[in-house]
Amino acid sequence: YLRTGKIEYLEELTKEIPRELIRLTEIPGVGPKIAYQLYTALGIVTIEQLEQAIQEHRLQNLPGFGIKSEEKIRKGIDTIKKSTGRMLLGYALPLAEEVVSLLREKTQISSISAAGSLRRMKETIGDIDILTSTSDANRMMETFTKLPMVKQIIAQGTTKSSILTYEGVQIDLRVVENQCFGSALQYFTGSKEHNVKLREYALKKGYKINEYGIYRSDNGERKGGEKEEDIYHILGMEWIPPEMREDQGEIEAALQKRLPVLVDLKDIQGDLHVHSNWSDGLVSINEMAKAAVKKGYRYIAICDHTQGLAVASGLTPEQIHQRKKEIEEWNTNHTELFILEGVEANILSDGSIDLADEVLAQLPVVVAGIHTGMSQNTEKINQRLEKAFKNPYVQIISHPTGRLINKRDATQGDLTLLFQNAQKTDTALEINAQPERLDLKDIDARQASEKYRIKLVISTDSHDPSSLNLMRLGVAQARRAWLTSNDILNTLDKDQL
Ligand code: DGT
Ligand code: CA
Ligand code: CA
Repeated sequence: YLRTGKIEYLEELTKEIPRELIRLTEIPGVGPKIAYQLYTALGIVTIEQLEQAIQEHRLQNLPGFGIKSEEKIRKGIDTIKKSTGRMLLGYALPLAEEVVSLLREKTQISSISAAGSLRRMKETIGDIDILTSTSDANRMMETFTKLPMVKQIIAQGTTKSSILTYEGVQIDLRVVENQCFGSALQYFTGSKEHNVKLREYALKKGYKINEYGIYRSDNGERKGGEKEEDIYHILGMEWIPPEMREDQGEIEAALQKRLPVLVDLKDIQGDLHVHSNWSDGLVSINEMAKAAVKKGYRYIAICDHTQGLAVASGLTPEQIHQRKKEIEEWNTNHTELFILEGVEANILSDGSIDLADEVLAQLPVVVAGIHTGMSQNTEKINQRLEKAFKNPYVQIISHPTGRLINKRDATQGDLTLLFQNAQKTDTALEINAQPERLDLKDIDARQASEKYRIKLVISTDSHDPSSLNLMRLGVAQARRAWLTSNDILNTLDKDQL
C-alpha cells in the first residue's frame, strides 16, 4: 500500500462487490451476510432497490427468508429513514476536542470553547460549533481550514468558517473579539428556545442582549459581555449550566436563585455496571479494577451477564461461584478500591430472572435488564417489568427503555408504570452511559427523580477499560436531567453505598 497507494486484494473485492452495498448494513436487521445475499441473489445494491423488492415480496423466495424477516427489514428501513442523521455526542465530543487541541497547538488563542448543542451535551449533535478569540483571525482560519480531517471548505471568512470532515461532519468556527467572548458564547450555546426566552426577559428588564454584549435599552450603554456570567448576573439570575439551557424552567429557577447544584464527574465514586472476561468483557477482573483505580474510584461492581444470555457467555451459578474467588483475592490485597460482586441478570420473556433467588441473595449487586424479546407488545413488556421489580433481589434496572439512538426504538413498555414500580419497590434505574444508549434519557431521568423520587445510577456498562471514560456522557445526561449528587447512588462513598 505504501509503495503504490493500492491494495490488490481490496481492488479485486471492489470489482466483485459494489462499495454502496456497505450502506445496506446500516439498516437494523441487515448484517454483512444478508447484504451479500441480497446482492448476489437479487442484485440489490441500494436501499431504494431493497424497498422495491420488499414491496414485490421478492425477499420471501430467498433461502432462510420468510414473511417475518421481510417485515423486520422493512421496519429497519423505516428506522433508518426516521433517523435524523445527527451524530452521537460520544462521537462528536472527541472530534471537537481534537480540533480544539490542534488549534491551540498551532495558533495564538485567548479563549476557545465548544458552543451549540455540543456544549449543552445533547445526546445527538447536528453540527459542531466552536468559538474562539485570537489576535490573528486570518491565521486561525487558515489553520482551521487546513486541519487534517478537512475534506471540504464550505465557507472561509475572517469571522466564520465552516468545513466538512471526511466523515461528513460539519464544523463551524467563529472568531470574536475578546471583550465579546462571553456574550458570543452565551448566544452561540443556545438553545434557540432558551435564548428567545432570555431575550424577552431582558427586554422586560430594560436590557438588550446579542452576541456582542448586554446593553441598556434606554441609552445603549454596554454593561458587559466579556464573561458569560455577565449576561445572567446583570439580569439578576444565577449563571445557568449549558446542559440546562432548553427552556425547561431553568430561567425561572435561575431568577429565584434555586438552580440545583448539578452532579459533576468528580462526584462519581464508582461504576456499578461493568463486565469482565468471565462473560463478554475483553479483560480480566483485575485489569478492570486497575483501570478503575486510575480513575480514582473507590469501588466497582463486576456485573457479568448470566446464563440466560448465551450469546454473551452468561454465567451459570457454578461459574459465579468460581468468579467469587478472584474478586475476594483482589479485595484481600487492595484497599484503594473495593470490588463488588455483581451480575447483570436477564429479565426473561415471562418476567422471571434467569438466576434462582438463592444465588441472587448471595450477590451484593444485582442489576437486571431486558436483552431479548424487545419487540413484545406493551402489555407483555409491562407484565415482564412488573414481575422483575417484585423480585426482592433486583436492585437496579439496566438501560430501562432499551432504545438505541438512531437504531432501535424504546420497548413498548409503559414508562409511567415503570416509574411507579421502581418507586414502589425502591429499585434504582440506570442512566447507561454508552453513546448509543444514554438510557434513561434526559427528560425521563428528570421525571423519574422529580416526580417519583427514584434513585438513579450512572453506569458505563463497560466491556473494556477505556469505556470507563464514557462516564462523562452519563453524567452529562444526568445534568441535563437536573440531577444533583443526592439523586445518584454511585456518588455515595463505599460504606454509605
Ligand atoms: P444542532 O447543531 O442542530 O445540534 O443544534 P445547535 O443548538 O448547535 O444549533 P446551531 O448549530 O444551528 O446553532 C448554534 C447555536 O447558535 C444555537 O443553539 C443558538 C445560536 N443561534 C444560531 N443561529 C441563531 C439564530 O438565527 N437565532 C437564534 N436565536 N439563535 C441562533
Ligand atoms: Ca450545532
Ligand atoms: Ca452550527
